[in-house]
Amino acid sequence: MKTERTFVMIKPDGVQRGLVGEVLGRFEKRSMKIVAMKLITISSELAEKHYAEHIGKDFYPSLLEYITAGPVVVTVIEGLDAIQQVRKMVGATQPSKADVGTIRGDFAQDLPMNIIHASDSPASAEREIGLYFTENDIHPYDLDSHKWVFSASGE
Ligand code: 3AN
Repeated sequence: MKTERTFVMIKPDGVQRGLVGEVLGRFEKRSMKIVAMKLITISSELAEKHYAEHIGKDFYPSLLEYITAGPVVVTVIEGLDAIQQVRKMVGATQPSKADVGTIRGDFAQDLPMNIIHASDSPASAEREIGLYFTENDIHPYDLDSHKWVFSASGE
C-alpha cells in the first residue's frame, strides 16, 4: 500500500442537492486527507479537456451540458491506495448498478447525474489534478488523528 493523491469532484447535482458535506465527510471519516479544494463552475473548454475520452459518444453532449450546469467542488484527496479506495467508495458509474453503501448507490438514480467523479488510475489522477490545480494549490499537512489510525510499522 502506498500514499496516493486522487482527484475528486462533487458534480453539479451533488452541490445542488446539498451533498457536499455528506460526501466529503465520508472521506474525512475514513481518515483520508483533503489536501486541495475549491468551488468552481466548469467552462465548456475545461469540460472538453476533462472528458476528452468521451468525445463522439452518444451521451457526450448531455455530459457536457450536465457538468457545466452549475458549480462543482473539486478536491485532491490523499490516502493509502487512495485512487482505488475512493473509486470503491464511489461505486459503479450507473447508479442503478452501484452497491448500496457506496456514494452513488446511496444518493443517485440515473445517468449522467451520479453525484461524484473520481480518478480511475494513477495516470488519470495526475492528469485531472493538473487540469484543476497547480502545485501551490495543494497543501500537505499532518493530521494528528493519524496516530490513532495508522500503525507506526505501516502494517
Ligand atoms: P466514471 O465517472 O464512473 O469514471 P466514466 O468516466 O465512464 O465514468 O463517465 C464519465 C461520466 O459520464 C459519468 N460519471 C456520467 O456522468 C457520464 N456517463 C457515463 N456513461 C454514461 C451513459 N451511458 N449515459 C449518460 N451519461 C453517462
